[in-house]
Amino acid sequence: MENKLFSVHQFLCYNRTMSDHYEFPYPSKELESRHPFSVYEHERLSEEVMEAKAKDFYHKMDARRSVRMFSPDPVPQKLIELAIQAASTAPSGAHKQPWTFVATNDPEIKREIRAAAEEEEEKNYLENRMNEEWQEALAPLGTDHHKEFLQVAPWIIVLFEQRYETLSDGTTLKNYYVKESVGIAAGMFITALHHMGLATLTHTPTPMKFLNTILGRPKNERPFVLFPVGYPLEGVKVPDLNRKELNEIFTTVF
Ligand code: IYR
Repeated sequence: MENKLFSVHQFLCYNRTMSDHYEFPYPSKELESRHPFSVYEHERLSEEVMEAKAKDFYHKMDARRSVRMFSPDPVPQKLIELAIQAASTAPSGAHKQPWTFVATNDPEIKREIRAAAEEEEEKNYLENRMNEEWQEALAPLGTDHHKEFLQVAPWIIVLFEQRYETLSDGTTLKNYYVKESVGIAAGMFITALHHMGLATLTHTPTPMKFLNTILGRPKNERPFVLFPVGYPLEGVKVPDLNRKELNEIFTTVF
């Protein structure tokens, strides 16, 4: 009669889908004897509370905008570090965490980065390295080769992807799903900055190999995206863009 102690919740689940009966539980006894596991701490909330939190979060995120003019006001390094720590909680292929965040608030390094980025972007915009379709797509944003924000924003953070890992004895280990992993970390970094009240721009000066040279990064690392970070300049304008409606980005299959 051991099954008599089912909770109502368990009873409903069993009746509905049998979903909490696993034929192949994870971790298996064998796996757990070889690698450490712990119980995942999770508080189950009511659906009302979840909906309220989800709405709050959506509205908060909907208020985020990329900005192209920053205040020069300084931002404490601690805040940048906290955003990076939040980003580094991202899931990654085989938990390799294949990312390096390189931050600088050094005026000379920012000047060098701006100069190199503008040199590349001049070729993109003025020497037609971006084709016409691309330039047309960018027209509503009105971007050009001037990248003043790279010098004005108090911080530049460059997120590098690690294509492989180099051990101290020189051997190399492959990383997996690097773009996916680093892309998720980038999104979480942007979210963390917005959540604490800072602004950024996902900037990809193209090509951006110069960032390895200026920032002294090894050859297993490749710049993924550059983030100027700071407070938005007071009164900064952003293009009046609309976000796609739910029915344009979401569908169901039953
Ligand atoms: N890298 C260029 C061009 C550019 C490309 C895209 I796609 C944008 O969304 C914005 C700009 C630049 O940074 O100006």
